[in-house]
Amino acid sequence: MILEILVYPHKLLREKSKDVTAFDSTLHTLLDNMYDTMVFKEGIGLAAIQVGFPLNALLINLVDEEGLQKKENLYEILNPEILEKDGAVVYQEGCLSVPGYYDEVERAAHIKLAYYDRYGQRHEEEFRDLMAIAVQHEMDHLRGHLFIEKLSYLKRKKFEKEWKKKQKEKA
Ligand code: QAP
Ligand code: CO
Repeated sequence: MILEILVYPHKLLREKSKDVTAFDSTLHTLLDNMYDTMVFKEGIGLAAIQVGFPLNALLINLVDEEGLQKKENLYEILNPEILEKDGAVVYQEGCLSVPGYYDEVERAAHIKLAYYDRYGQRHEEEFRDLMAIAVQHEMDHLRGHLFIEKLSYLKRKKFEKEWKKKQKEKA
């Protein structure tokens, strides 16, 4: 099932998500629906709050060397916690909740993450490159933050101006 994606400046996007406590069929259905929605909207990452559920749940599904997005490469990450991080990397980010806008953001280049899968099994895993960036981007959603909040003052002003113009054009 395809869910509606909340778009900036929807106020729910600022809400702090809560830990998943029930690793049951209701959670599995939500994760399945989030996956369908993410693929339909041509995203590589999605947090539950972006479809209106304030749960510490996120998906990441990067494309492989051939540019294909395969479900076997899907990460379902619940109740994540960054144990270690180091380095710095800048990447041109986008977000399904800020469609059509992309800008450079700096994040840690390498992270060590603890998380749970859909069955409640705990994992510890190290990530780098795009996967590390995606995890940090999605974890910001869990705390009610968007990548545009990390822009410089001038870039943020440029964004707000472009966004207002776009809303007017749509109206
Ligand atoms: C988060 O972002 C992310 O503007 C996932 O019109 C960002 O999937 C992970 C998208 C950067 C790693 C690096 C954005 C789709 C998708 C748009 C996305 C759009 C259509 C964004
Ligand atoms: Co996002």
